[in-house]
Formats: sequence, C-alpha cells, structure tokens
Amino acid sequence: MKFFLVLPPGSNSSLEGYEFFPGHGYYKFHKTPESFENATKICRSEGAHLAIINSDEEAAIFKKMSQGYAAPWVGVHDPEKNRDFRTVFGTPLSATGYSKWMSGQPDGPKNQYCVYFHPDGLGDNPYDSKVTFFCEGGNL
Ligand SMILES: [Ca+2]
Repeated sequence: MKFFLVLPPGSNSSLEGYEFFPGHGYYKFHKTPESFENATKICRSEGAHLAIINSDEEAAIFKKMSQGYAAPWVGVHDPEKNRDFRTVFGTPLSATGYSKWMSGQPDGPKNQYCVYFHPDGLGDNPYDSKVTFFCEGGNL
C-alpha cells in the first residue's frame, strides 16, 4: 500500500511529491544530479534530509525507486575525513541498521567523503560528484 501525501501549496514543511511507505518513511527520489552539498540543501528546503537507510527492506524500496539511475546520494558522509562514516545527523553508520558496502568500497582514501546507494551496497564518491539523490521526511 502506498499513496502520495498532498499538502496545500506554500505549506511550510510541505512533503509534496514524497511517497509514503508505511513503517519506513516519506521518500522523494530526485532525478536531477546534484553535488552532495546541493542535494543536502534541496532536501532541507523541502523540510526533509538526505535519506538514511535503516534496513534491508528500506534498501529494497530505494532500489526500486532509483531503478535505471546510478549511485544516488544518501545521507551518509565522512565529515572528519578519517574514514569514520556517519549520517548527516552525526550517528555512526554502524548504528543505522544498514551499513553494507559494495564489494571494493569504500575505496576513496583521498577525496571520497560522501556516500551513494547501489543495489549491491554503499559506496563513497567525491562530494562534488553530481548524482541523483534521495530525500527522506517525516518522523519515521
Ligand atoms: Ca568509492
């Protein structure tokens, strides 16, 4: 079961265009590629944040939503540039419930501080790479 949440235009914390998955959250897949920083700002402007994956079930939702698009950003990065990957809220990646890396990832010791989603697992990319991205809203 799923539906689109529709709020009045101009509503402050509008999650218009977000798709609701009961038990998981509200998600929007942005198909226009952006840098990690811009993607962060865009999600924030929508009253949301770059999406954080908390389970294999949630990863399966992302896989379906991003089918045909490579490597969308999720809300995980390496803010101290020391390979200590954390969510955009500062939580350790290991505490999110989904910390599976793709084979061979993370592989960027020099400039790859931001994390993308791939159906086979997470990977790191340079922050200024422009790729699609997921925003997540709501309290779930
Ligand atoms: Ca990488």
